[in-house]
This record gives sequence, structure tokens and C-alpha cells, in this order.
Amino acid sequence: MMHLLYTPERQRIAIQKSGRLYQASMDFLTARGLSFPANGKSLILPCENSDIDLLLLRDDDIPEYVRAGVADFGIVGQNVLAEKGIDLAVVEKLDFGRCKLVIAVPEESKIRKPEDLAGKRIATSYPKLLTTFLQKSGVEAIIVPISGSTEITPELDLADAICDIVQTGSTLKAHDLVPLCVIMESQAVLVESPQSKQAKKRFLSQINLQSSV
Ligand code: PRT
Ligand code: ZN
Repeated sequence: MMHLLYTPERQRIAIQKSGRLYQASMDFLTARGLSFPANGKSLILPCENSDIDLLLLRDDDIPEYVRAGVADFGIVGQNVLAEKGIDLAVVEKLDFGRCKLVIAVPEESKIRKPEDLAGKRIATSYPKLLTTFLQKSGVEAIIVPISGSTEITPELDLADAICDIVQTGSTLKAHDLVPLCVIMESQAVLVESPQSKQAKKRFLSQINLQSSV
């Protein structure tokens, strides 16, 4: 039985519990010499050769854990940080999790440029980034908040366009959607908590990086 007692000498690194960033995050840490037991059901994974605990979380929760200092570091997509509006110091851009947040429309759509989105419905799980983009572009559109799989919404007539993450583009293609514009480019980043702790420095030197603040 493991207890979540606050132990200042142990450093906590928040990574995605499962999903697209999990394996690459583990690989990043293990390539830098840290070793972890097999990932069971526990949400805390103690490092076997260092005073480090991994917190395994939904990626959406990582910015808040790091902001609050409950985790000293986190590995998360820039897209998630930007959507949460939580500005954390980036220690290192990591060479994985690359993707783009795009607006896409059905191939046969008359929408051909961002201005054509005026009065149209856009399904997205990135309402904040989309709102900012529309305001900057001077376009008034209707945002349809959806928690995932937006690609299906135009064919079901819930939306006229989508704003979602694209990597290979094959999901867009499978739904006869084409990109209209890119709102943001993203990759995974190692972020650090603004709450200062001596322990943070130790972790960074262990993995051969330096604090950015
Ligand atoms: O459960 P949890 O909340 O932790 O995970 P999640 O389902 O919210 O996120 P997950 O695991 O899908 O993605 C985690 C992070 O990986 C994202 O926040 C991005 O930073 C990054 N990433 C990189 C991607 C993709 N590539 C990606 N292709 N995130 C999502 N996708 C999805 C996209 O939403 C779309 O449905 O994949 C589909 C498109 O992929 P392509 O290759 O067909 O274009
Ligand atoms: Zn998520």
C-alpha cells in the first residue's frame, strides 16, 4: 500500500497515464538513466534508482498539477498548455508528440478561407484557442464544444467545420475533410513548476538539463 504523503525530498514528474505521449515520455526518462517498474494500476510509479515518483495523469490535468507545484515537472503537449491558458516555463522541447491544430472542412464545402466561417458551426475540443483565433481573424462563428472525435460531426450535420489536432492527416481523409488553416503547431515539452524546490535542480542535473528559470 503506497501513501501519498508529502515528501519534499522526492521529486514528482507528471506524465500522461496512457495515450499518445505515454510511451515517448517513458522512453525520454529511461534514456536518461531512470528506471521504473512495470506500469500497473497505480497512478504513482516510484523510480527504482532515484528519488523520483511519476504521477500518471490525464494529459489535460498535467498543467494544473505542475502549476500548483504538486508535480515538480510535467511532460505535456504545447496544445494542452495553450488551451488551459497555463503558462509554465519550458525546460526542453521534446522531439515527439508533434502535431498541428487545424480548422478543416468537408471537401465539397463552400468554405474556402477563414472569413467564410462567419455564422458557421465549428466543432472543437479547443474552444479557447479557437475563440482566440476567430477573434484575431475578425470572424464570428458558432463554437460547438465536443470532447473528442470531432471529425464525425460534419457528416452528422452537427457542425460545418472542425477544429482539431492533425498529425498524419489520415483521420481527416477518412472523413473527407480538408484543412483550411493551421491555428497552432505543437510538440511535447518538459515544463517545470513555478514553485521553487531544491529538488528540482537535482532532477534536471540527473537528466543532464538545466532549469529555464
Ligand atoms: O486520456 P488523455 O486525456 O490523457 O488523452 P487524450 O485522448 O486527450 O490525448 P491523446 O493521447 O490523444 O494525445 C495526447 C497528446 O498527443 C495531444 O494533446 C497532442 O499534444 C499529441 N498528439 C500528437 C496528438 C496527435 N498527435 C493526434 N494525432 N493528439 C491527438 N491526435 C488525434 C487527433 O485528435 C485526431 O483525432 O489523432 C487524430 C488525428 O491523427 P492523424 O494522424 O490521423 O492526423
Ligand atoms: Zn486529454
